[in-house]
Amino acid sequence: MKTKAGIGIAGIVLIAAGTLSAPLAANAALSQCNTGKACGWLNNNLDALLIERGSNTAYTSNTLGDANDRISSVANRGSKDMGWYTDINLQGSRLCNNSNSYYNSVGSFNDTFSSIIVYSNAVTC
Ligand SMILES: [Ca+2]
Repeated sequence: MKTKAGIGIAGIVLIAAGTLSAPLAANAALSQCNTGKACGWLNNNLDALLIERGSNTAYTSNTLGDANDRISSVANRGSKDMGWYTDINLQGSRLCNNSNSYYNSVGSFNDTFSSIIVYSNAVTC
């Protein structure tokens, strides 16, 4: 009885660990974006990295250079929330991207982002 119970507990621990790591393991491309950075990719599913910005502190980029109107998926690997704007100078519509989260598709925002902000906190989104 004791041995059987012990195996049962070990099995539960393994299942819990697998569940926690699944979101990251499901998308290997997320590793292209360094910890602390906000990243945008040319294609859906974090494919073909275009830009990597920010560093866990408040930051604004009023233009996105070559990435302008080309981003299709995004990740925020920083500790602060951030926003993706459809126009330059933080104008237009915003996709709010929580800290440590990503979008495999930005939906109707596809190929629209032109500026970004990294907020000074993780409670804006
Ligand atoms: Ca735009």
